[in-house]
Amino acid sequence: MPDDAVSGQPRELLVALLTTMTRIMVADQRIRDGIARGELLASYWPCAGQEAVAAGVGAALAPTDWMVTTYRGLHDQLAKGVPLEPILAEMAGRATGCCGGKGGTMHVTDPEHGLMLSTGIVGAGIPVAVGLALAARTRGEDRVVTVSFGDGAVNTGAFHEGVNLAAVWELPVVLVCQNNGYGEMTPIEHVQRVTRVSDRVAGYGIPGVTVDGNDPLAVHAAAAEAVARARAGGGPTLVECVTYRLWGHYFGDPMAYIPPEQLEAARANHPVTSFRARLVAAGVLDEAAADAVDAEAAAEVEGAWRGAMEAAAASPGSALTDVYAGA
Ligand SMILES: Cc1ncc(C[n+]2csc(CCOP(=O)(O)OP(=O)(O)O)c2C)c(N)n1
Repeated sequence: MPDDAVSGQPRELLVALLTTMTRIMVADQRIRDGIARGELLASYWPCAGQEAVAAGVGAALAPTDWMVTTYRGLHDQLAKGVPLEPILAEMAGRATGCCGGKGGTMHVTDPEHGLMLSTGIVGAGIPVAVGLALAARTRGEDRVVTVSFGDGAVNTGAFHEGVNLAAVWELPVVLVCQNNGYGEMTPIEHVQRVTRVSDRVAGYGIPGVTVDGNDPLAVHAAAAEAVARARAGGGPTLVECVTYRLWGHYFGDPMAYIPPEQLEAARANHPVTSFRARLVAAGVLDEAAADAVDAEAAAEVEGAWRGAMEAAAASPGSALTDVYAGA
């Protein structure tokens, strides 16, 4: 059967989505391997399984748009266009890290590429994104702000206060809920009575949509519509991307609370390998061209890893710089 969703899209977009998803998958795997081998001493929150969400949203944004994400943010950062080597250097505490090695894995920012904040405080990115959107509008800048957060964050006060303010002021914000089924070790159905997160914004008078977060084309279509609406002055939209966390909450999590058959089924239907197979089946890429995407990602990630690990460590004295912004 023809894949109408694929055939209706420009080849450039399809290849870009696969390339971004592959880079994310390989980089995430390299970080987990690096920690397991003792090459990198860091805490890490894997984004494996959530590649399609980041790629779909990232492709809907202009380079000048702003993004806010969380500790589980490698995928969003790469999809926003932040180069990998400074991210890895940041994780390793190197002076060449995008925050001078002072942020670690959890606090990666790179305003030059529009990555304004990655935060470890659940839900806290939402009011910050709303503030950024207010700043952009007040200054007359044509910017949309996206904020990524998990299903667990929807139960914080910050979510409800932030969404309400964005709604009443019709700010250019796109709220991207990456619903991966778990908030730390708690399944979503233990903390929410409704089935869909997107239903929860009806009370704020803004649109909420739910899409298959493992399908980059579905995510991209919903994100592009929400971004266009925000850019045109139509205010915020919540895009709920239903996906699955293929590793535990943090790398090293024994995952005893996850039913093994659920995990096995999700891993068998990996969003990156599924999308690759879809593009090959539709004739967008042949096997050799798809292999080349994998090979390029592997070479890029290995090069960035080496560059980051060989860089000099941040000096202890640098802890006292960049603490206050200039007036
Ligand atoms: C305000 C706050 N409360 C609790 C925590 C501890 N905590 C860290 S991650 C997490 C779960 C978040 O789940 P979710 O928002 O679904 O995001 P995910 O980790 O699945 O991406 C919790 C409760 C925290 N970091 N911040």
